[in-house]
Amino acid sequence: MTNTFKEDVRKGLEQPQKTLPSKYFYDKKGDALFVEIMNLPEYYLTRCELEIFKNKTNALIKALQLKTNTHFELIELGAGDGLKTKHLLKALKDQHFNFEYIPIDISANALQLLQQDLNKTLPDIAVTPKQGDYFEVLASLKHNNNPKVILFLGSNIGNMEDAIAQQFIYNLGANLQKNDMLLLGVDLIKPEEIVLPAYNDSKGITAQFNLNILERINNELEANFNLDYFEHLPKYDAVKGIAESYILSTKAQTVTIKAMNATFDFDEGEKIHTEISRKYNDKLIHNVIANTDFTIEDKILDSKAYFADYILKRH
Ligand code: AVJ
Repeated sequence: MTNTFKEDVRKGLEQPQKTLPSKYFYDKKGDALFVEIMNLPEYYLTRCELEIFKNKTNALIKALQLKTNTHFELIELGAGDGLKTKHLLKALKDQHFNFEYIPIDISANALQLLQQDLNKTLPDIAVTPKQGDYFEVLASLKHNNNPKVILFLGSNIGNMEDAIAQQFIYNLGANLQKNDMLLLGVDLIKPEEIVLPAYNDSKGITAQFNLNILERINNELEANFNLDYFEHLPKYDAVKGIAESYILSTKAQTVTIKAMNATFDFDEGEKIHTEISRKYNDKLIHNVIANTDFTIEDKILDSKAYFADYILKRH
């Protein structure tokens, strides 16, 4: 991890438009800050999808075309605390569906906490956590012939550039079989007054989250970014439907990264690109699945129509 981290940071900072990959937000402090973000009044995404899982559980189950007499695997990519999924798990159990819940996560710790919680709160559900890379785990499950339902929630796909998202969904399809289902949760394109505050909260938690990547470079790669001279800079293009986060250098400065024996110059006003959070509509979803074996079966919205869970089927 440290080696790829170092190489990714070097590559990103050597480009004319400096960039740092958003996946490196999530160290221990970043994980905790993201939990705080999910509880912010401005960050509507989590609440909207939770509302769908709470209030439209039966619509979800119906759209997923499940049958009570056929055993299936419910596989969640990046399960986290499972807060939303628990509503679905409980409804499936109450309605006597026959399934195994397989949460996949990179974090062994997150999976352990989730399993302990589920064993306590929903003891009748078979839970088999798998730690590791999504596609390695999916490949290992590919040939068991159980029907599969994949959950990819929280607009996590929004962090991918469109071409990468296409490739990701294509790879998912390649690891599934005919009639397997994908429940894809995405944030929808909305006016700036709603989206921008979600990435620029009044308590400054998102700013800390964004700047934490510099702290991480300081800690893990012996660098000397001075956080007094870098600022969180969020943007939203409502036409494209893309929110982006940058880190702004507020003065001309030079940063040393000892672990790579290198220095990097920043101009006053220079921006480091750190994250995209793509927002979707039907057209963009069609585009993402264009060259894959998935078709759109249904779409379930929250009451404000801010967020959508698309139901896709593998043909
Ligand atoms: C976890 C990728 C869905 O893009 O909305 C939250 C991450 N970044 N605030 C998002 C995030 C800044 C989040 N996702």
